[in-house]
Amino acid sequence: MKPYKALTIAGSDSGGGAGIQADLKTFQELHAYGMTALTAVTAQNTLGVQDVYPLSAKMVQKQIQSVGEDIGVDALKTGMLFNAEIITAVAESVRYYNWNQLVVDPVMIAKGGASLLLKQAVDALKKELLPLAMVVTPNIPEAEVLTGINIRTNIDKQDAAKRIFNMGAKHVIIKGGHDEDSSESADLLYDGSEFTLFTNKRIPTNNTHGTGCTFSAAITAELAKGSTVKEAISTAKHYIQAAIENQIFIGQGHGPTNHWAYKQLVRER
Ligand code: PXL
Repeated sequence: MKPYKALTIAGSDSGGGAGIQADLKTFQELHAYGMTALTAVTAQNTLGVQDVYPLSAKMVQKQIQSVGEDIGVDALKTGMLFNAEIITAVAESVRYYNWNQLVVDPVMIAKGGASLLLKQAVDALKKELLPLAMVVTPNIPEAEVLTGINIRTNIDKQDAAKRIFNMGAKHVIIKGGHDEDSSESADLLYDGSEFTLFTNKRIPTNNTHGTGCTFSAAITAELAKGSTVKEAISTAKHYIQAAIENQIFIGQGHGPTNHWAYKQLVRER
C-alpha cells in the first residue's frame, strides 16, 4: 500500500499540545505519513509561552525543498508562520511544487496572549498565502483580524466568510469554538456558493490547548487520503470532538487535547 503523505509547516510547542507536535500526532492517528518544516521554536508549557525563536526564511524553504524533491506531498498545512519573510518563502515553495491541497490555519496568538504572527505579517498572509489555500480555518478573533468585521451575529460570520473567500481561499471555515455564549460549537463553511454548518455540543473544559492545530491537521490528513473538503471537515470535527470530550490532564495550566481518543472510540465501536 502506498502511504498518504502530509506535511506541516509550523512552529514547535515543547509542551507537545499544539504546533507541529499536535500535527504529527494527528497525522499518525489518522494514518497519514507525517512530515515537518519547522518555522520557529517556542519554549512553552501548559502555563504559557516562555520564549519564541524563529528560524530563517531560507531554512524554512530548504526543509520544504528537501521534502518536495524526494518524498512528495499529498496535502499540507501551515500553522505558526511568525513573519512576512517566512510567509513569502512558504508561498513561493507551494507555487513552485503546484501543491493545491493546502490548508492554512491563520494562527495569530497563543491562548495566553503570546504573538505567533507579527502584526506586519497579516497582509502577507492575506495577499500571498490565502490565494493558494484550498481551505482556510480561522477562529472568530482571526476572522475579525483578517476582515476588520466585528463578528457578533451569524450574518457577521457569513459576511466575514465571504470576505475571506474573496481573498482567494477556495473554502473558508470559521470555527465556533470561541463563541462561548453558545451551548454548541458551530463551524461555518463557505465554498463560494453555499454555507454548511458543522455542529457539535460544547464541552466545558480547560484542556483545549492546540485545538485549532489539531483540527486543521485532521483536515489535512483526510485531504491527503483523497477525501473531499466536506468529508475531510466532517471527519476532523469528529476527531476534535473526541479529543476534547475524552480529556486528559497534562500540566498545571491550559492542557492539551487527547489525540488518541478518536482512534480509541473507533476501535471500541
Ligand atoms: O494553537 C496555535 C499554536 C500554533 N503553533 C504553536 C503554538 C500555538 C499555540 O500555542 O504554540 C507553535
